[in-house]
Parts: sequence; C-alpha cells; structure tokens
Amino acid sequence: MNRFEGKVVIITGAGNGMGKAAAHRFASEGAIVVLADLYQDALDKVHSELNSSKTLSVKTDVSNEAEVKNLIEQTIKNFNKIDILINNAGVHIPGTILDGSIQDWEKISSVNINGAIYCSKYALPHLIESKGCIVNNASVSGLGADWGAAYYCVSKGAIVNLTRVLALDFGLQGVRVNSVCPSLVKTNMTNSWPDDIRNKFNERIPLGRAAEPEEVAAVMSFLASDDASFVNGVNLPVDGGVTASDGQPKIV
Ligand code: NAD
Ligand code: ADP
Ligand code: HBR
Repeated sequence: MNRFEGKVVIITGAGNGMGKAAAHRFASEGAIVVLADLYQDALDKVHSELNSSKTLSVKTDVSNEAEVKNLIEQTIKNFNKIDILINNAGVHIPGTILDGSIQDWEKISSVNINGAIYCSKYALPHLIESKGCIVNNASVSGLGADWGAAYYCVSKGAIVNLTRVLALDFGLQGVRVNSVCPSLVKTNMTNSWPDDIRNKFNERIPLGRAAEPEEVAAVMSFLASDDASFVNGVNLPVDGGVTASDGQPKIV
C-alpha cells in the first residue's frame, strides 16, 4: 500500500521505540518523514535506515518552544507543507505524588504535555491548510489510573483530553485528531522494568503479552490514513484487551 505517497509526516520521539517504528511504517507507505528527537545519534541511525531523499532529521527537544518552532520551520522550508503530526515523544518516571520530586513533575509535564501542545499549536496552521491530521501517543495510563505513576498518568490524561479538544475545535476546518492508547509496549521505556513487573502485566493483558512497537505504529498509520477519514476525537486502546476489564481481580 502507498497510502502516504506525497504526504509529509512529522514524528516526534522518532529515535527509538514506537516513534522509530512509525517512521519505518510511514516511509514504507510512501511518506516523506521528518524525524524529531532529542538525540542526534538516534536520529542518524533511523535516518540511515530510510530513503534519505524522503527523510529529514531535526534534532528537537519538544519541551522547548523555540526548538519546536524550528522543527516546523525546517519542515516547511524543505517540503512546503505538513500533512500529519505524530505527537509521540514521551518520558516515564514512576512514583506516587509523595515519592516523585517537583523536578520529576516538571520533566514529565514539560515533555509529555507541553511537547504535544507546542507541536500541535505550531503545526496546526499548516494542518488546516492541508486538511491533515494529528495522532497522539497517549496510553491506557491516560484512560484510567495506575498505581505508583502519578505524574505520568496525569500527563497522559491531559493528552487524552487534548485529543478531544483539538478534534472539536478543528474538525470543521478538516483536521482530524485521534490518539493511540497502548498498554505495555517493548521499548527502551519499559525494557528495563524487572521481570516480575512484566509478568504481572502479562497476567492482566488478555492477549498475555506486551505489544511490539510495530503493532502500535500500524494503528497510528491507520488513524492517520484516509481509511480513518470519519474517525475523529477517539482515544483508541491498543492494549491487548486491558481496558476490557472492569478492574476486578482475575479469579479463574
Ligand atoms: P522510547 O523511550 O523508546 O522512545 C521515546 C523517544 O522519545 C526517545 O527516542 C527519546 O529520545 C525521545 N524523547 C524523549 N524526550 C524527548 C524530548 N524532550 N524531545 C524529543 N524527543 C524526546 O519510548 P516509547 O515507549 O517508544 O515511547 C513513545 C510514547 O509512547 C511515549 O509518549 C510513551 O509515553 C508512550 N507509551 C509507551 C508505552 C510503553 O509501554 N512503552 C505504553 C503506552 C504509551
Ligand atoms: P531516562 O531517564 O528514561 O533515560 P531520557 O530522557 O534520558 O530518560 O531518555 C529517554 C529515552 O531516550 C531512553 O529510554 C532512550 O530510549 C533514549 N535515549 C537516552 N539516551 C540516548 C542516547 N544517547 N541516544 C539515543 N537514545 C537515547
Ligand atoms: C505501561 C504503560 O501504560 C505506559 C508506560 O504507558
């Protein structure tokens, strides 16, 4: 399939995990991909795996407004338009509100919330022009709460409602906004979590396993494609069935 031939896609956090998988997925369907990440070495590696004439890397800290403006400017300068924004960059720091420091909150809120706000704000005028779309990477941790991940869950709750408010405010101008809400995905963010925690996740996920990053990237590409032309304001679980549970314990 070449659903994204001629489309310009910005992917934040493209150096690793789901962002990297998304870069490969969109490129494999014909897109011009603009890779944004904090780390130049990670960007260089992903860039080298793609068709370089259809790839631009812009080292960007999404929590820095000036760097986000530069990301948008570089994209327009090189490709003249933006069709799709994937707000994927994110960080996770565990802890209750008592365990976590104010610096932890500042880090999580500045990357996970401010990053998505800045990218959306500065990409939207171009998305209105192209009648494009946004796909956010939220989490099931934004649809409900997890024990011991207070700041992270608050940040992901904000992304879930950012998805809804943008869908309402810009639908009439032809811009769709949706999110994916993964449960545990095998990426750097979670690979170092101890086996006993990973096993507990596997017990709670009806499919009995964590997701591969490519399984989430596939859903991002669906939401960004014309196949989802009437899907708007949806926070779509990509969670192996976790949110099908009402939360009561497994007794069988
Ligand atoms: P990852 O750590 O593999 O990738 C995250 C990428 O974001 C990294 O390349 C990192 O350098 C980049 N990044 C971090 N801070 C940044 C910043 N300020 N500016 C630009 N880039 C920055 O993690 P991942 O699991 O692929 O995470 C992607 C998204 O998925 C995150 O928003 C995360 O919260 C969300 N998510 C992850 C899981 C999971 O289980 N891994 C589950 C649900 C949602
Ligand atoms: P953490 O405290 O989780 O390491 P960081 O913001 O430093 O938080 O890094 C987040 C993610 O960025 C890491 O999980 C890893 O995927 C990626 N990362 C960190 N350092 C580098 C690096 N030097 N090169 C490429 N990716 C990196
Ligand atoms: C585990 C999952 O909910 C996350 C890191 O977002």
